[in-house]
Amino acid sequence: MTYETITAEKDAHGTKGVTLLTINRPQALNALNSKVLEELIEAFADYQADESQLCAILTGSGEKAFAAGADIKEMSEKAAADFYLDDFFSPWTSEIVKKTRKPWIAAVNGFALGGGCELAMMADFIIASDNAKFGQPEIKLGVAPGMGGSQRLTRAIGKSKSMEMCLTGRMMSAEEAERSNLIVRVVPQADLIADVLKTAATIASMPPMATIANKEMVNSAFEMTLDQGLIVERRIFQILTASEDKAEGMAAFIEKREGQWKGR
Ligand code: CO8
Repeated sequence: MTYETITAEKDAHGTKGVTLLTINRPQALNALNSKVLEELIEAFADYQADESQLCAILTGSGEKAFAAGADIKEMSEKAAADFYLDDFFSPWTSEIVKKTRKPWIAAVNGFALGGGCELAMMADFIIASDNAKFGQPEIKLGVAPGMGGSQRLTRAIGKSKSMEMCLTGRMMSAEEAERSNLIVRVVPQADLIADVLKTAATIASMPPMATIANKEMVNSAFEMTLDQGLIVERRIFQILTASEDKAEGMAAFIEKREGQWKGR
């Protein structure tokens, strides 16, 4: 499929099962406008539907930005009624986060500000380059996070730091983001995509149904009480024991060979 504001590459850089999505508006520091949203929804739906693709990566084009936020120029022309009646920002969660049951990784290659930081936090995890900068600077525009920043940042790094970030609008370095548990690790900019592709390839080599199950379980920890989450975990585990891949995975271990996955 071809797009105007993003690119999508399946089996990216020869890595079987890995889709690389790139936001491609470098002249606007990959700011997220309605077209980007529309195309990302389509690209994520295509990734979800394609059984040959088992892990996705989302990054930004150029060396400067993952995404410097929602598109301020587009938003400046909208009235409160437009934001409210269109439920502006809602599809990022309802269409991308909720409908993408397969894993995806944010490879943050520069500024991840406002909606850009919020988009990175929608991923299953974040790996960042050493020049990456994270922040929720919306307060400087007279507004506040609108795509999940106040919730996901607070869950990720705790109240004190999240509150300070939102109230001052300051940026956090990649090193501080790693220390604060916002990201998995920091990688030199030149190595970022190769590094993330390697992790994505490992995920893509796992039994696909177990991958979706693991993602669903970990996400439950953010949505439920401990008791409810433990029940979800137990039930999903029990369902997996009926899968062909469970029989194959255990037989492969005992026979000291690699498993051949059916995804069922
Ligand atoms: N939206 C639209 N265009 C942008 C954005 C953006 N978020 N960020 C950068 N650009 C554009 C600039 O306007 C500029 O375009 P042009 O060359 O046509 O003037 C181009 O990208 C390059 O940017 P700069 O010249 O500013 O580059 P610098 O290296 O000097 O600065 C910064 C980089 C620090 C990242 C700077 O661009 C910046 O501060 N950007 C905005 C960051 C920001 O505030 N993000 C949050 C956006 S708001 C949001 O995501 C949540 C919703 C808030 C609602 C707001 C309602 C009005």
